Amino acid sequence: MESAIFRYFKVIRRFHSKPSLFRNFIPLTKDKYPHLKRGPYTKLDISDIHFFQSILGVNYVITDVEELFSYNVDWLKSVSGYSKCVLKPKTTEQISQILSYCYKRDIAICVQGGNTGLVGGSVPVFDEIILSTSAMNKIISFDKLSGVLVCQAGCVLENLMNYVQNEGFIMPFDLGAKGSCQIGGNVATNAGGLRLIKYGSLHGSISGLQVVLPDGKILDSLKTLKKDNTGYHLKHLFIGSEGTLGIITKIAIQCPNASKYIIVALIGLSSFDKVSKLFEKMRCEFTDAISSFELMDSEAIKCVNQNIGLKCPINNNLEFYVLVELSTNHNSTTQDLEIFLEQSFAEKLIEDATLADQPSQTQSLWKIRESIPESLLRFGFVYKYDITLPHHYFYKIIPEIRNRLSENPFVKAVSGYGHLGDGNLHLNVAATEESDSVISALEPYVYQWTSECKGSISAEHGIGFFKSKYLKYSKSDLEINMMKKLKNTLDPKNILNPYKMFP
Ligand code: FAD
Ligand code: 2HG
Ligand code: ZN
Repeated sequence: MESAIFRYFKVIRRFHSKPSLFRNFIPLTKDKYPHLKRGPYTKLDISDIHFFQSILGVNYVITDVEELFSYNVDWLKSVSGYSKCVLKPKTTEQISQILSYCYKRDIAICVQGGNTGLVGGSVPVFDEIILSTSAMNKIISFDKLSGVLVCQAGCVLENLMNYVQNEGFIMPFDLGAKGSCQIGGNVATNAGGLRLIKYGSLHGSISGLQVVLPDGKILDSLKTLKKDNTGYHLKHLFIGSEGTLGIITKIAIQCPNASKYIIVALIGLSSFDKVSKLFEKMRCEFTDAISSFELMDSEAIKCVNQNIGLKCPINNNLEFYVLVELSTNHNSTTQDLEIFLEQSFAEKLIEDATLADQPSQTQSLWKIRESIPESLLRFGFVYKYDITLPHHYFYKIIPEIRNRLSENPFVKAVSGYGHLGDGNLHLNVAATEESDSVISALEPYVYQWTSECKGSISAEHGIGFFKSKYLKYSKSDLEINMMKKLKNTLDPKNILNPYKMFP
């Protein structure tokens, strides 16, 4: 009988030679980037599959062609590996056995959580095995006194949010991909998201991690303590390591108490200067009640309206929109915000606003903001830049990019939005298709510009596959060398997420 691996090869070739079989044809990464060479890794044979089946059981080793397809392709439908095998372990010990086997046999592995990453890091570049954490979805404990949640890496963020909400707590971060992304992926990317302004980055809220190292050893650093100064804090190495140093298997995370009142306002303004002024004033007035301060430009609002069908509930002819969320225990805050908005309107700082304090209304305002990435992707293809900039430069790059691309026939929208409260701008260029004329206008220009402004080329999505050659715009040679030494110490055979992060 023909093995599943051979069947896969035949079908993938057919898929890629007959793109009409798919609505969106996705080229293999190896064909799109022909200069890349596959590393000297062992190619899987049927005995490897049998070994994995003996550890996981046949149902948790996927070799079926159609099932493999979605694991090989990223969320942006921009890159595609041709892995022949997805492993779905349920326990840390199984991962340890798999890694120790792969380490000995020089088999390369790509770790995958919810596959919502936006930098091509979660899918193989060539034929790396995909290790999916989606069957590792158990909540282990929740301590109401300390607020520490301990869970496996494959728990979907939204499920965790619902779980802790029932206990009167919240997760210290939130993102538009919450319905699919997994906490292991969130930690591995050091996800930022919509509430970072109030609750800080994951480096502050993760109290401990359990990680399987590339040679299969289990690093148990799953502390639930708030304070622990016993030498180097190794957990921080893995937060934001993007699957290159180890596989995160369990997480201990500090959850804040839920606030009694959540108030959301959508505010329209006529200039970016006024947005800055509003931010300054609201920081003074509402201090740490501000749990989000999100910017959306008119282009983003237009795309959400045209491509998703969500109407802007206030004047939709303005240049800028801000979505502010306040989380508080004071029952007067809705009224305080109303008064603040009325005054701002009278002073001509803002042009229009609406306010909501009931969950169904706050959710529909959030839906507008959270639908922006999807609305831009509907044009066909999106070039994404996720940069941190000093506030003074925050929106300046958008008109520059519009100018550079004004004559380009592929470009449909150039939009700037994001977490203004954290200095994090999402520059998105939506086009009908990928084209050299667009990419050459954008790269390395955007990265050079960001670096000259002393910003960061990645505020939250990471480096992954797409940005590895631009790492130098945010890190010195010495920093990159130290990163390489660390990688080499932990993963001397470079089997974990090769071709990612490093130039
Ligand atoms: P994946 O995409 O599967 O993987 C991401 C990276 O982490 C890969 O390099 C992978 O190898 C590695 N990895 C995954 N799991 C593990 C593990 N257990 N151990 C080690 N490495 C692992 N990001 C933000 O920061 N803020 C946002 O506001 C935000 N909003 C988004 C909105 C939308 C609509 C979408 C599509 C994406 C958004 N993202 C955002 C990006 C993405 O959701 C985050 O990067 C998220 O944290 C990825 O989680 P995941 O489980 O999907 O990981
Ligand atoms: C967001 O803030 C995400 O919505 C995604 O980080 C941003 O798609 C993007 O560029
Ligand atoms: Zn973001």
